[in-house]
Amino acid sequence: MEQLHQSICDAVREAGAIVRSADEDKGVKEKSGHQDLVTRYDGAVQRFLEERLLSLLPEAGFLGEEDAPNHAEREWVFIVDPIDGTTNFIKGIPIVGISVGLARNGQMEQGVVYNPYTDELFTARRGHGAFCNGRPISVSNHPLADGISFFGTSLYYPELGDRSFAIAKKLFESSLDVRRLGAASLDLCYVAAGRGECYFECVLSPWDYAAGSLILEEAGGIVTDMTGAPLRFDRKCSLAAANAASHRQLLEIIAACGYTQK
Ligand code: LIP
Repeated sequence: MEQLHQSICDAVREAGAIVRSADEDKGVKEKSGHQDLVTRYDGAVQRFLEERLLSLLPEAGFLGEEDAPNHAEREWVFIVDPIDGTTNFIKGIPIVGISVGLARNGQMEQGVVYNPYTDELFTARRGHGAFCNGRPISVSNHPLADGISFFGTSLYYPELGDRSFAIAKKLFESSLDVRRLGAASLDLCYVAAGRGECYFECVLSPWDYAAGSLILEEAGGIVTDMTGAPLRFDRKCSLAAANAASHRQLLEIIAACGYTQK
C-alpha cells in the first residue's frame, strides 16, 4: 500500500502541472446555476487522474465530480475532486486543491490533497499519521476562543445562506475570527495542520471532503456531519470538523442556530 500511496502522490503532482499550465481561456460553463461553474481544466484533470489511478489499481471504482460514477459500488473506490475551489481557480485565487481519496468498503484508507500554487501536498494513510510535503502535521490544542474558524457557504444551495451565515456569525463571536477559503479540501487540511481550529459547511459532495477528512483524522482531529453523526461517502453530507478541544463546542453552536438535519 505504501508504494500505491507514493504513486497516487506522483499522479496528483503531475495533475498539478495541468492546473498551473491553464491559460486565460479556461472555457468556463455553468452547471446547476450561475454560481456553479466548471472549466475545461476540471474535465481534463479528472480524465488524467481516472486513467492514471485506475492503471495503479484496476480493480477499483472511480467517483469524480465531473462525470458519472464508474463502478462506485466496488470494494475499492477513488473519490476525486479534480479542481476543488473551481471559482477560486477561475478568478486566479491560488486556493485550489486537487483531492484524491481512496476508500475501502465505504471507509477512507488514503487521502491526498495538493495545492499546485503553493506546492503543498497534504497526505495521510489510515493508521500512519498525516503529513504536509513529507513533514508530520497535527491539529492545534487551542480552544475556539483562541482560534480561527473556517466555514463554507454551500453556494450551490442559496436556500442555506441564512443558516450558513447565522452559524458563521456565532463562530465569529466565539473565536478570534472567521475565514472563507472556498475549497473544502484545503479547509480540512488547514485545520489538520493547526492553521485553524474548526470548519463547517451545510452541504458538500463526497469528493469535496473524502481525502481531507482522513488527513484531519490522522492529524488528531474530529470530523462528523453537523449533528455529530459519522460522515457519509455515498451521498451529499453536512460537515463539522475541528481539533479535539473545539469539536463539541462547534456542534453546540450549530445546534444553537437551530440546525437539526438537512
Ligand atoms: C467547492 C467547495 C467549497 C464549497 C463550494 C464547492 P468545487 O467545491 O470546495 O467549500 O463552498 O460550494 O462545493 O465545486 O469548487 O469543487
